[in-house]
Amino acid sequence: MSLLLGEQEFFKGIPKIQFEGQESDNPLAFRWYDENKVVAGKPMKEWLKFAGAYWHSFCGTGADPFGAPTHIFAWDKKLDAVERAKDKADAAFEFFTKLGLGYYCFHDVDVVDYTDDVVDNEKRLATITDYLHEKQKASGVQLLWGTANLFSNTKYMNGASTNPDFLVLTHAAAQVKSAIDATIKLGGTGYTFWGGREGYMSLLNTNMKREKEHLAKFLQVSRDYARANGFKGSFYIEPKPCEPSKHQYDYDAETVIGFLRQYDLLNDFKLNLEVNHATLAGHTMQHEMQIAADAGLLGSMDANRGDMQNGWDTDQFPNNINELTECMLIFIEAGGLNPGGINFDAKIRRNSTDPADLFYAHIGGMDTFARALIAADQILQKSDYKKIRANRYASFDAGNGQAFENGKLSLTDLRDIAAKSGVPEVISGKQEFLENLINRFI
Ligand code: XUL
Ligand code: CO
Repeated sequence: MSLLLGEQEFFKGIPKIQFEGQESDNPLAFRWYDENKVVAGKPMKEWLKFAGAYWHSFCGTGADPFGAPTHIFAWDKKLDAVERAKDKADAAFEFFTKLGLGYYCFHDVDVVDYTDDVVDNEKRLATITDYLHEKQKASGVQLLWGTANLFSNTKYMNGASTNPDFLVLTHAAAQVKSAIDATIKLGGTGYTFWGGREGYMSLLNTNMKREKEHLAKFLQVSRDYARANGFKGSFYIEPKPCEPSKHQYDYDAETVIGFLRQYDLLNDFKLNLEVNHATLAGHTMQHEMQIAADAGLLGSMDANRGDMQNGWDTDQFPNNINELTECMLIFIEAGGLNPGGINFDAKIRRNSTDPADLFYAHIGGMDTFARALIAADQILQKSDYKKIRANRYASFDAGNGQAFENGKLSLTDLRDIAAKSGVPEVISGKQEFLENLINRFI
């Protein structure tokens, strides 16, 4: 048995996906993502460290509040939990390898089913991560980040580290401890905290101040444990404003940065930004990325998109070239993601039931990113985009504007300049001009 393919082939008839270029009409080929093509000084595969998300692609059954599962997985049949988990790992690594994904991400409970027994869970995770380690070695696929699912189990309904019951917090700690051990063992470059239940439904029963302090303490002890055990990667907080909780403490990038600063976590934590979470927060992804990049905290990214007509986390695969081109402008100017990558935290639709659908979804996402990267690089190299933006601030580059930036002018000085200099000119912001410029390069 080859460790690369496992004992059975789950995606039969699907070959290794190749780059065939824009002229190709093969739906199982890349038209833009050419992993070795050099863009802005680096091969695409180094800019775009794509990762597969275990939970959506290998655990998400397509069930919704209105209907039963539609994705019936051939790897989910065996009775023994660890044997079942090994089949799932075989399927996952077959998929990563055929698609050419360099990385993957998982929650503890994605890779093996958990029970309510802490010791049993530790054993299960240790066993399956031995197996994943072998699969990584055989395929060259690496772990982008690990995490613990602290939101699905009933015990987390009132929060995990922000639960009013201390015992629940300790169970969350047990999960994080072994998920960190797993991440270290598998050479993960990051460890993510997404706090879907770290928030509240009603202030009537919530001491928000105390809960946020518990969250901070929990992050500090997790960081200390990981560092003491040799974890050199980055920790990420993944902001999201709501869903499943009504109010989540990690609302958006700016809120999380304030929190990290308040609790002295800026040296170890960066942001893992997700497109659909940005839109739920009433922002664009570009906004969230710029906030993080300006703070030096642009760590990693969860790629997906929402739906313009509704307000929840639909986690669809990315296909918006304009949106991603604007994101890639920030991405390239920031030097890419450091040390993270682009995790497809996206799910195929409930009625996408062919094995090939998972490939189409990822191919489309990877091609859209590649195309956006190329367009953004062209914009930065060949257009006046940067110059136009810089020129808007020219009045701060010299004279009194510069003196103000340098803290040399008082409020009275500013008043005197206004009185002396008369009414400011009307200066265009040129938004439509810039929007057209972006489209010219797509
Ligand atoms: C939920 C979400 C999570 C995190 C990992 O909206 O994005 O899947 O990415 O826990
Ligand atoms: Co996510």
